[in-house]
Amino acid sequence: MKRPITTLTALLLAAAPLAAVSLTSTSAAAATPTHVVEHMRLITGKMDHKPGWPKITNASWTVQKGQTVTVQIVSFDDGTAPLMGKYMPYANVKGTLNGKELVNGKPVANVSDINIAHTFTVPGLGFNMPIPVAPTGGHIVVTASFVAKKTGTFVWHCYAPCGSGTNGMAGAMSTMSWMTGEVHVK
Ligand SMILES: [Cu+2]
Repeated sequence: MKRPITTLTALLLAAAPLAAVSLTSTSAAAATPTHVVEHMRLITGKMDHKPGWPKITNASWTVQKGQTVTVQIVSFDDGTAPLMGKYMPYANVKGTLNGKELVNGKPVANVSDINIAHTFTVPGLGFNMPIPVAPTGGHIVVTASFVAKKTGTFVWHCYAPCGSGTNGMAGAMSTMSWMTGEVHVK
């Protein structure tokens, strides 16, 4: 049973991501910051009024070549979607600055398969963040960083079978701006 998000909760959630990551300060004179943070929210189908359709917002964003990019995903999804078959290696964090991600501030290199709700995977950048299950009625914050070394448009996918259909790969999983989107590096 999901509780509605109160204004107070929303305010706390807005503040939480800032506390969870330390920013590299950039000179006011610099035209392009050396470090950017992309904030994403992962909401359940119930929350977006489309049951069975979990969604990540903002699903697509743009960074500059050479920037260190911190991806921070606040997930409210308390449902598991264990990885299957060839996707099982996506339980391992890959392509981050130190080979790890932070889950509520704690560094981890992998998430046990039974605890996976989603993944944020950018194959073209070799970047993978497994997203663990959030506590019911709560949320988790998952953070990882990479350096944008090459320009291009890189599609990301979730590889956990969190969608509809017999294999969980239809519906949200195959729809742009739900469980897939684009990372643009200019
Ligand atoms: Cu997913």
